[in-house]
Amino acid sequence: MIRVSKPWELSENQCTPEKLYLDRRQIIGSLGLSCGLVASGAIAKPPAPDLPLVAKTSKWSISDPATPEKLATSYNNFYEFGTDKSDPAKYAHALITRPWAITVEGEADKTGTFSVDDLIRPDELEERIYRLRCVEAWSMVIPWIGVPLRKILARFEPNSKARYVQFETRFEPEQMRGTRWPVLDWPYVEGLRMDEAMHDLTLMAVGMYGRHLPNQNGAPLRLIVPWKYGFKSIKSIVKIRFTANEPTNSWKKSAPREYGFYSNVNPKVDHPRWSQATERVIGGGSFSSLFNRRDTEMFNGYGEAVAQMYAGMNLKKNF
Ligand SMILES: Nc1nc2c(c(=O)[nH]1)N[C@H]1C(S)=C(S)[C@@H](COP(=O)(O)O)O[C@H]1N2
Ligand SMILES: [Mo]
Repeated sequence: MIRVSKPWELSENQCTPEKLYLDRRQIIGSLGLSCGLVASGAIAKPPAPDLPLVAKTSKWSISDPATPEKLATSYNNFYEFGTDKSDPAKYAHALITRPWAITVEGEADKTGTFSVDDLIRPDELEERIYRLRCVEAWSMVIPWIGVPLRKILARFEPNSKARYVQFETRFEPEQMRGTRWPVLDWPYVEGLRMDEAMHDLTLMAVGMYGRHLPNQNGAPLRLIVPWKYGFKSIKSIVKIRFTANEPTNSWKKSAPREYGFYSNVNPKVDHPRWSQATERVIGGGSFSSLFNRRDTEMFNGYGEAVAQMYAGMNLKKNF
């Protein structure tokens, strides 16, 4: 069942209809969101989930060959569906991704609950070929499609106390079988400092390989923070919270000695259990791991664009 959701179609278990209606009425004018409650022809309709996504390739794209799509959609980390790399492709189809509500709260002037199709404006979509470098020392090159996060966040008008943003993944045990076990402290949460969230490299992805995201890759919307380890790129987001203090994140909570808040790709700071100096390129070679290893780059290759955000910081301590 594929259809474009309207805000008034959000089901009761996702949000309180009255509250949603009121929140929307308060913010529609100021945010300029397209919505059935106001007559607006000014904003293009969001792309239907069954249609191909069209977007211009961004200057941030790398020129490395893309990982075969089949691998990128069958070798995944998405613990809400199980801890095995093959679990998400097997079980994530159970997640219902339309309609989909995102709640925005905390230190911002425009908060409330929104439909994903109102937050993602088709004219803002870009294709960005990014390498996703997992902390488990493997990487993939994926043509993502999404909107720079800064464009989305700016519309909520974060106030002067907003120094961080926290993101939260959907927690729905009925649809996410992996959450029936306390592998992580559900829901999965992640966070960024405000300057990281507003950096032009940070992408809110809704698609890959010219199509909408498959569920196992984080449908309907997930973060991509290409200079940080893959676990910062939180999937299937339902909450965005602006905070004054550094928010917690799931992997740090589960093993604070192994995972920190910053999690910048750094070949010189090893994980307590494995080296970060090199990485295995998924789909990058046929014979042995000798042929598909590459040296891990500082900030995953984006040092020029992001290093100044960490000037003077001890990256061994703030790992
Ligand atoms: N909600 C949620 N987001 C998540 C994860 C997860 O388990 N749950 N895994 C992270 C990890 S460890 C990685 S490496 C990437 C993997 O993204 P991909 O499957 O699209 O390659 O997603 C990240 N986002
Ligand atoms: Mo990861």
